[in-house]
Amino acid sequence: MARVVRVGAAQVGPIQKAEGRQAVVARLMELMREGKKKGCDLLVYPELTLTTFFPRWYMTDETEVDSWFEKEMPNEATRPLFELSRQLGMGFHLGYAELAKEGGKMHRYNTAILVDKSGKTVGKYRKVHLPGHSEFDPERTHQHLEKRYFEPGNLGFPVWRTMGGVFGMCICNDRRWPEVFRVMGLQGVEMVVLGYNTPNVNSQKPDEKLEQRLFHSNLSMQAGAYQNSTWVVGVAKAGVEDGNPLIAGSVIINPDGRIVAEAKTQDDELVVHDCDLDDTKFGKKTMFNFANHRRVEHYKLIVERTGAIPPP
Ligand code: CDV
Repeated sequence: MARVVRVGAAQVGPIQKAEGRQAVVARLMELMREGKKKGCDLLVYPELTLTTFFPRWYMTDETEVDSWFEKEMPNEATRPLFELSRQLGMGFHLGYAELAKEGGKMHRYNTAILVDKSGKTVGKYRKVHLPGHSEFDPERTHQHLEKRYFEPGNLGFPVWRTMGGVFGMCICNDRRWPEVFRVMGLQGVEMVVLGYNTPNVNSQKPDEKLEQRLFHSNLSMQAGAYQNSTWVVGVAKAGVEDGNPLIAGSVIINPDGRIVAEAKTQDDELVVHDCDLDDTKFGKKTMFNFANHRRVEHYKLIVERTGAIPPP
């Protein structure tokens, strides 16, 4: 019997610096209503969905930095989205900047949550691979200050059994690291959902073309899907944000590593696909049957013989 999850990759167009969260949430709700008309079970929004991609701005004032973060979720601005999710019976994945009190101290994370069809948060992930730099870099065409504003995530790469399947999350730069998908693959993941804010241009290699940047983005996610026999739903921010063009081209990738649906615009756009979670079974039983073929003891031998740094 098929286990179909109808997924909406909810690409979000540009959000300008002055745009408030309420206006953004209204756009997200519009995408959610469209998702309902199209029969979606789950909507996937991008990384840091609620604001412009603020890590491109160099800030020194802590209060100004905190103004880009959410102290609780849901909060006043986002509660209508959670309520709509419950009313419509649709799950969603949302990226946002999280200000969390832990061990008596405040911490800043680049976070994503998974909300089930009753509007309840069932999973939280905090980005581990924070790209960029922490100080203003005059050599770059534009800044990417994630290392300044976020701490690396401290929740690992768990999976969640919800909405009839096994779901995992990661965020943007995480998708370029094969071990991210593998750690979830080893836990039997059937669908990885993720969002990204990827600039069109490489601030350290200005002649790199958009085509190459899309190639690397898709290559990473398609490999992650194939090598772990999982669906991958990769959702971009798009368009020109405060003068900075973003990559767009959100994709849904099947467990064979093929792109089965793709966004075509530079704006808010919903890309829908029926993802049968049972399509993950063949790869998990055959080529990527980890229990059967993955000889971890031989990895250790290679490490010993080559003098490579052993895993902790
Ligand atoms: N937001 C990101 O993590 N962006 C990175 C950029 C810096 C390349 C990415 O991997 O898409």
